[in-house]
Amino acid sequence: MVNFSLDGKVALVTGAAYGIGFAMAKALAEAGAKIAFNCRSQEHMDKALADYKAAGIEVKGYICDVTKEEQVKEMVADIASTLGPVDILVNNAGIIKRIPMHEMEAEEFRQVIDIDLVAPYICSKAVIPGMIEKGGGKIINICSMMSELGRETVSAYASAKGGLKMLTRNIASEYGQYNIQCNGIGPGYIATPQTAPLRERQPDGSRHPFDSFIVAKTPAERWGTPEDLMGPVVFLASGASDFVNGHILYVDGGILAYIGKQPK
Ligand code: NAP
Ligand code: GCO
Repeated sequence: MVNFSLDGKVALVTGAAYGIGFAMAKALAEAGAKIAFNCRSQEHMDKALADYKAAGIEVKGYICDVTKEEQVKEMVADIASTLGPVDILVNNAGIIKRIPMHEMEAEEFRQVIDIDLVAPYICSKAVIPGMIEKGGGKIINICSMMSELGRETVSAYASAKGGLKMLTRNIASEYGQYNIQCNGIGPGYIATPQTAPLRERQPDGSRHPFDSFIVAKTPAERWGTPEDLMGPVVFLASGASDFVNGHILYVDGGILAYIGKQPK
């Protein structure tokens, strides 16, 4: 029988107070894993703990900034001593800044790289020794369409997510010998707080032009939902993917396969 069970596994999902992270943590819990997550504010923590409870999921929440190595080390050590060493790390926490590149401050560019690329390195580094000791583990990096494509205003984000694709391949190359699989998920355009500004209704009630653009660009003719990521994350976290390493699984409703609508 194919092994999708995560019974007895410990999963850390970063930035899982809401959005894609919350849905993936829920999926991992439903497959049997014990869940730890982090976010940055007490306000988000309180709301998230209530949401997990309402979903019937027991979780351990940490207020921790993933760009701060000391905080990450403390969180990972606490998870090891309470739930057990981390078997599954999902590097999900991320931000975007939509600013034309020539108007962007270098500090703003660095902040995106710090959260979207340096933090997955910090978190992976913190869990890898425990995984080696235990004889294996799974690291799943949440990449993006922008690991492959560019567009106006997202230079820092695309640079970080392109880098995250290569960090994924490098972790797979360096630690495959220890039975650690590192893969990425590249979500397409997913309806979450991060993309809310791209879906805002216009003053006359019509759709945001970017919203219509994405629906036309996606063969599925819709935005993705956080729930669309639930199956893929369980697959990459489970024994079913033990010989899948260094791969980016795009969950994009077909965007990357599609040349675009033919003119009528
Ligand atoms: P979101 O709704 O903005 O949620 C982002 C999460 O990351 C929040 O829980 C936030 O928590 C946390 N976070 C941000 N910076 C952090 C930090 N320094 N330390 C700890 N936690 C931090 O985003 P999302 O749309 O769910 O996206 C999740 C991931 O998927 C991101 O990596 C994003 O780039 C990627 N992605 C999203 C889409 C999409 O269309 N939505 C598509 C492709 C990829 P706090 O607010 O409490 O800090
Ligand atoms: C943007 C979006 C994207 C998506 C996603 C696509 O402004 O273009 O926010 O970057 O969130 O990462 O896969």
